[in-house]
Amino acid sequence: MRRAPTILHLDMDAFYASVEQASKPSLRGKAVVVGGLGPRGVVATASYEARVFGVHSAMPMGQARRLAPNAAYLVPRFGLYRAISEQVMALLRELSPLVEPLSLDEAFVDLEAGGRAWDAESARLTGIKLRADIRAVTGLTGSVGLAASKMLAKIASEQAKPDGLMLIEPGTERALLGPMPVRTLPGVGPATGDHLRRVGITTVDELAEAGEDELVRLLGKAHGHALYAMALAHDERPVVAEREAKSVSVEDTYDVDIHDRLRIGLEVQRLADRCVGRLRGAGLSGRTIVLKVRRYDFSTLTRSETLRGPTDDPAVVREAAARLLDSVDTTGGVRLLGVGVSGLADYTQEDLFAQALPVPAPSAEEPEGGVGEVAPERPVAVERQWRAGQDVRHAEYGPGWVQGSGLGRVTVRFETPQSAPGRVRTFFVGDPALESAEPLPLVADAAHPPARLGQSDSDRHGAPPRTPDGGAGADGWGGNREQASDATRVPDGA
Ligand code: TTP
Ligand code: MG
Ligand code: MG
Repeated sequence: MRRAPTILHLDMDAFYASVEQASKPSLRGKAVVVGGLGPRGVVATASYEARVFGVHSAMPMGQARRLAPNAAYLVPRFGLYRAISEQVMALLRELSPLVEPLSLDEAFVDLEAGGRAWDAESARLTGIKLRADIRAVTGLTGSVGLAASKMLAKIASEQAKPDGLMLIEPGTERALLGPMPVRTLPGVGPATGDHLRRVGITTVDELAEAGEDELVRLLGKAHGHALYAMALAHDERPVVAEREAKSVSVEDTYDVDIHDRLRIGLEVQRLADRCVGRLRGAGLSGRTIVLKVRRYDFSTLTRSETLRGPTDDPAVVREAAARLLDSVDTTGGVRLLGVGVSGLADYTQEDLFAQALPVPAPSAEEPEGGVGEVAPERPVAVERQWRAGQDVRHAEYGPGWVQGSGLGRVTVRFETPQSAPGRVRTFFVGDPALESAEPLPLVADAAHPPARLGQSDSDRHGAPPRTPDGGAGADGWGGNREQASDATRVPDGA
């Protein structure tokens, strides 16, 4: 491990919710919840004001509404979040060629490789300046962790939240880590955490005390070994730029095509178990389960399913893989099967977005007119859906955002990132003067214009899973590149 705390980890604070507050002056300092607003929607994130009520990521939206009935509930605007993410990543790349993004709001930076820092003092100054630059360019706050390893840098930024910076002096790592819960360590997912709790291990110190042999007995060789090293604060993983699609996957090609459906099912279960073995070995958990099937005629398809939260539980992966197999026609035989887990600590935003779409308006089952009369053309309500949080522009009142809609009306708050909190007005949903609009930049400054601000949010909706020939790399079939996240890909056979 290096001697100086020159690995930086940045994570933006309440990212989606902060963007919404920066966009919508009336929401600053208020409880804001962003996520899927449909019946099965989950919380993507909540502002710190909303977290006070116990609202957090991945919670069902209904539960959030009960906990914080007065919060603003908004659909995500991914296009804007991505544009701001690009601005932040550009600032990080000014610090070093070694920038490793983990998700839209998070990355590691090797400051030493960039010549920006060589000791604690220079590292701290770089971190302070970075936070100021992020604020100037995006208007948002991010928290910075500095340490001599990735693991500790990430823990430090978490401790620094919100809006802070924490530097862990080399040599003090173990004392700091010891009392923390095991779940603090990367790769300790819910299943591993439960498993350890059942044998009485809840803190990092207890992990270290258990000893390597015991952990290997409990968790298997690779995982036990890795976890023991982390409990001792040993982490030599380098910061890697330009990461590949992250997935853990295994696959088998069969000499003779398999026709028997039962046998195919058993193979899939076996692959699921092997995949989880690898996943755990790498100390990971993931949310998206992917099944790959190559048929007798070499046509290959992938099916994926996204869970509510990350898993490293073999039963969960097996079940999901079996469900996916149900939807695949295997008559004619299969020559290759694969199971993968992707979305490693990332979020399947397409799903959230789908949930955010409103339930279709009731159809015209009861014609309003008398019997035999042609039902009148349904008014606009059916095709014009206004979603809370969405950007709009009114011919007379200018830019604003949808605060809510229902009963044929839509309420719009007219304000912009640079204005004072604005007024609300109500319109008929079909008002021709009202149209949807592109997000406005958060900071009125052309120095670092958002790269793709004009991009529509809908461009990710329903993106099909990549095919193996889609260029995601040799076996990077498990997920699409944008989902790539929190850890190194573990190729089959590694
Ligand atoms: P996080 O960095 O985990 O959370 P955060 O930025 O909202 O809050 P914090 O200050 O604790 O870092 O995630 C970044 C964004 O990713 C988050 O704003 C919304 C999205 N996200 C989801 O969509 N689903 C999830 O389950 C999580 C955890 C995040
Ligand atoms: Mg964050
Ligand atoms: Mg994050």
